Order: sequence, then C-alpha cells, then structure tokens
Amino acid sequence: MKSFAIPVRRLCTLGVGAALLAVFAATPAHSEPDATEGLTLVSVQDSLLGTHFWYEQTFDGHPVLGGFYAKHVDKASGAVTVDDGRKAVQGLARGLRGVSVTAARADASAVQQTGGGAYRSRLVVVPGGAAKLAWQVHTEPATGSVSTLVDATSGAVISSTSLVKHETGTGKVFLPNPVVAQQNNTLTDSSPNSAFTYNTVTLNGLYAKNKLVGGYANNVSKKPVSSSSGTYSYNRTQAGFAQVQGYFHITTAEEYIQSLGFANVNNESQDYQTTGLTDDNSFYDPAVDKITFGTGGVDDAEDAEVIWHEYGHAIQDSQVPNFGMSEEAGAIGEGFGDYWAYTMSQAVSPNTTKTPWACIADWDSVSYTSGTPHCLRRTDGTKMYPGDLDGEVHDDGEIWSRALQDVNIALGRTNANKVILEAHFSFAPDTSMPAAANKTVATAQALYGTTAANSVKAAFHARGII
Ligand SMILES: [Ca+2]
Ligand SMILES: [Ca+2]
Ligand SMILES: [Ca+2]
Ligand SMILES: [Ca+2]
Ligand SMILES: [Zn+2]
Repeated sequence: MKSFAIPVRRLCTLGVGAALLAVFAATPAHSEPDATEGLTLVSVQDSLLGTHFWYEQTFDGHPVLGGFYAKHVDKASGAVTVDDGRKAVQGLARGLRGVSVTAARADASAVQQTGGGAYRSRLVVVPGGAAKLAWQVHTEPATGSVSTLVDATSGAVISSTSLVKHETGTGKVFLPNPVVAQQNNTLTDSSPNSAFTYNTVTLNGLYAKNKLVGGYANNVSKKPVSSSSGTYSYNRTQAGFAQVQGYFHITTAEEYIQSLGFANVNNESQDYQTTGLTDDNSFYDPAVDKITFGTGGVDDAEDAEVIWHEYGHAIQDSQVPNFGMSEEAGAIGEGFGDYWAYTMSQAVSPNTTKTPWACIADWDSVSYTSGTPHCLRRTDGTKMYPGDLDGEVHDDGEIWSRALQDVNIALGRTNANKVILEAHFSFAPDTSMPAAANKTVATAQALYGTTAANSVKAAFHARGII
C-alpha cells in the first residue's frame, strides 16, 4: 500500500490544463487523481485508441525517483484508466534542509565514479520510509550514459546505473573448443570445415545490434564485423568467427562473475582484438587494458580456454591494480588464468579421459603438441613449492593452478570461485604464494567457516605452499 506525506492540493502545474479539465469533465469523478500535489505532467501522447497523460511524481518541487502517475483516456468511450505508481515519501523535511553537498561536488564524484564527463545534474528525492535528497548526475563515459546518485547530505555515492538499452544478437561459436565439444583429438588446423560442429548462441549485452560492442566486451579488431540484424554466423575460415568467439566467451565469463555476486570485478566493456598479431601467442596488456589474440597455428581465439586464460589476467588486474609485480605474483596470474579456463569449461563440457578438465587449451595446442590429450598446460600437475620453481611464470603457475583445482574439488565450483575471487581483493601486487594462500584460507574461513578453510589450507599445503 502506498502512503504519502503530501498534503492534497489542486493540480496546478499542468501546461495543458484546459485539455485535461475537458477530459475530467467527461469522466466520472472517482477516476480523478486523489492527491494531485506533486504531479508534473511530462508527456501527452495520442495513440490509435486513446490519449495518454504521463506525470512525474514530485515532492517539494523535486522529482521522486521511480514515481509516476499515468492517465489513459479511451477515445471512443471517454473512459479513464489510472496507473498510480507513486512512491511513499516519509521523513523528509521541506526546503532543502540537510542539503550540504553542492552540485559541483556531486558532479565531481559522479565523474570519478564513472569515468565520463557530467552533462546533467538535478536534485531528486530517493523515496521510502527514510526518504532523502540526492543529486542525480548523468555522465557519459565511452560505454554510454550512466546515472549516478550522490547523497545530498553526506556526499556518498548511492548508486551508478547504466542507461544504455541492451540488445541481443546470435552467433556461432565453439563451446568451449571443437576437440572437447566433439570429443575428437584428431582435429587439426587444416581439417576441412565440414569436420567442425558449431554452437548457435545468443550474444547478450550488445549496445546496438550492428557491432560486437556491449556491456562486458568491446571488439576493437581491425575490420570489425557488422550486422544490422545482429546475426554473426561465421565459420572458422572467416575472420568474423574469432571476433564472435571473443565477444561471447568474455561476456559469458563476466556474466558468471556477476552471478556470483561480484559487481565490481572487471565490470566494464573489456577491449579485445583478434587481428594484428600473427604470433602463436595471446596476451593481456594492462597498460591499455586490452586482450590481443594471436593467429599463429590454430587462431588462439578459436579456443575459449585461451580467451578465458587471458580474461583471468583482466580479472586480476581489475581487482588489484598492477597485479603481478613479483615472479610469484606473475605465476599466480598464469595459474589463475589456467584455473579460470578450467572452471569455465567445467560449466559447458564433461570431464573425460580424452579431454580432462585439467587439460588447458585442448584445441589451440594441437598445433604444437604431439601426444594426446593435447594440452598447453595442465591444472593437475604434481609440482611443489618452492623446489619446483624455475623462475618462468607459466611453469610456476602450474603449482598455483593445481592448488586452485583442489580447492574447486573440495568446495564445489560455486563456493570455490567465490572464495578465490574474493581473496584476490586482498592480494598485494607483489605477493608471494604463501601470503596469497593464507589470504585465500582466511577468505574461506570468513565465507564458509572452519571446515572449508581447512580444505583450502590442505590444497595449498599439498603443494608445499603453506
Ligand atoms: Ca578491464
Ligand atoms: Ca592461424
Ligand atoms: Ca594458436
Ligand atoms: Ca580443456
Ligand atoms: Zn597468461
């Protein structure tokens, strides 16, 4: 039930009073608004069947967030339908009492929060039992307009919300790669296209259908593919395929992170490109926050596990600025990237002898490995800390990825990933493996208690880390 701390007054703010009075005169009295103070007409629209009056709810002259009132007048019968979406406003004094934050200071907070320039700000009422005044600031970063609410009394940022409407598209991808999906480790880079099976998927979060640019992934490849209908169905012989792979698998990884409850782990449109590097290598460049996929051998972006490994670096860089400032921190970065490929594949593929989850990049690695299963690296190795450290971050990362795999087995995928991601926030950029392991154990303790913490401790202890 809605209640209002608004005295009843005549509707006096209408620019089209005459038209409205005429409507009222033709309709029964009971359909008129009962509390007319605090309603500002913002739009009158004619449609085939009626006329639609849209009002914004106000309190003391300020718009009430989310509050609305609509009146629909049927053209044929004159019947009036009211849609009363006004919000309760309680406990708020009139006359701007308590407002100590200037518009300029609110603008500066919003600019800092969103990275875009401020172009509009106004005082609004945040409704509820303890209603308050806030500055609503619109900024426009490269990813589209954002509305930020800044508490007009304390100056705290209450929320930041993207105003961009998202579209969906469709595309064809490998899920996670053809060796795993088809359980066939005889496929090679020169196999005919007819040997490959593709998955048709939905591309979420596109800002517009015609480009692979959206909430979580930003295709900055040269000659980016385009489709006015949002249809991105390419096969691996076409340049567009790798671009779609990048968009889909980055977006899926970030959607998963968000589903775990993390709102601020690389919550942005991650730049990636599938062109310009002919090496059989891919990398994440923290200086420009961009992932580049090489095209040597099997094009790297054809294997989602390579995409997820690189996205692992983007994840950690967003959680800990400049993460990886020591050899062991670098090894943790590589180990986490491999683990992230492992756990993303876990969700979309079976764990088989032919393609065990522990085997990373089963498809990309057919170009440079001979035995089967083909693996770039594995997460089930037996290397020990510190004796097996060789000073090369990818090699040493296998110590860390094995420990994370064991955490995953002990806690289950969801809880393990919550612990692992949460723990990253307190890693130092130049952490040692023991320090990071201890943070992870403490995180497990805080989230899930002693039994979970002991399992995590055992996983790191088994590698000699703690
Ligand atoms: Ca990023
Ligand atoms: Ca290639
Ligand atoms: Ca490759
Ligand atoms: Ca794999
Ligand atoms: Zn890496």
